[in-house]
Amino acid sequence: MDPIPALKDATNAGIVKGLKDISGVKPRLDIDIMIWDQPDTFNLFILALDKMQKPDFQPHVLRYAGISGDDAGSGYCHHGRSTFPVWHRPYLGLLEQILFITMVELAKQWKTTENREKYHQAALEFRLPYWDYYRPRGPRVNFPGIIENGMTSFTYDYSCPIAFTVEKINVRTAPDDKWTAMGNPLHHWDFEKDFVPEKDWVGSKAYILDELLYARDRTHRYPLAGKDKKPSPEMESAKLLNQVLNTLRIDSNRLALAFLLSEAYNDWDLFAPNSTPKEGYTSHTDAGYYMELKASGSLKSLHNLYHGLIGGNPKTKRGDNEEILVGGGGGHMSKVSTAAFDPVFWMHHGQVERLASIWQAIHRGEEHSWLKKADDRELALFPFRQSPGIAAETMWKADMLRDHETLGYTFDDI
Ligand SMILES: [Cu+2]
Repeated sequence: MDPIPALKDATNAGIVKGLKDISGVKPRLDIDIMIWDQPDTFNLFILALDKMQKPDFQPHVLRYAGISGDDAGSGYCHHGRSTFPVWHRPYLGLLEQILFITMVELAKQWKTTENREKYHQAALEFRLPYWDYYRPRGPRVNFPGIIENGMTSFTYDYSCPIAFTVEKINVRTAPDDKWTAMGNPLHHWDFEKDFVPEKDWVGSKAYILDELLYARDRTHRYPLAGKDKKPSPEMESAKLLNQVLNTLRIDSNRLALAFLLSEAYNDWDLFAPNSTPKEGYTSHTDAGYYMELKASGSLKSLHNLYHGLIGGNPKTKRGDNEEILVGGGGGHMSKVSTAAFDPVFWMHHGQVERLASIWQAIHRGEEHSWLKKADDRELALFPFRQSPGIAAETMWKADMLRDHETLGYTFDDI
């Protein structure tokens, strides 16, 4: 069977196959590199993401954006556990595969054969882009720091990639390949009306977001919600996020280099999670299994930092009559149950996956370079199916995805 219809059938059956059968192993690129090196692929990616955010798209984007968190607060995601990075492999793989199928369909809409072929080829190159936090995005920048007036500066700017911060984006559209300005689907996701019923917001673990009615209309990054519970102006939020990204970049980069290169992190079970198993517990279903030792400075910790930075860490102080938010906190990325609704979630997790894959490349063949416990290695990565059905046997297991290339992607710098 032609591999593209086969992939479509698999996707409709909820099966994660990855893109290896279609176009082999190809690199995921930093988003700015993708814009430069694969402009037609990026063009299709934007159109596909936009399409996915529409209410009539099937399967509804809610289904997979909601996988990592739910109203109980934790969803399926393996928060804090050694299997945390490997659980995200089929998660990102599923999104990558749905985007790919959408891109192939879109490519058929151009008028000339030449353009249809060009965009089809561009779709075959597609792998989900990532956001490398340590890639400079511009020249010298000022940001809050330690110099007299409370500011400092650095030779390069480590702001958010511009593709995430512009509200409008220009793309070439079918059928005539004309430049068209459209709302940027990487900037935020506009929820359809009543997309989350009132009862699901109230009492959900989205805590502060419960009270912030604006959070029900669209996603936000780093908003400073004041007493009136309205978000700060868009420009202000973007500026503050860029400042905090620059301020914390050196510490964060140091941490990433430490866990990639330091001997203290030569053990997957210390590098990957931000907690370690309690002595005597053998099954992940035992209560308290992961709660005894809190490993620090792990990949999971770094990952948490960026969720907090992008959404804004919730800090409150007592106002005249009530607690008010200061310093961000009203953004979707900082809440487990809503993080995946912000489109930047996928590029953030792309970077987390890149760091995990680089760590594995550095430690290949070493003694503790993978999950130690058989329970973890055999763990079914619900809800990601490898074959039809809903039983544990039909799910991907952690061991099957030890090598990221299994799903048809690698990184440009591995
Ligand atoms: Cu995450």
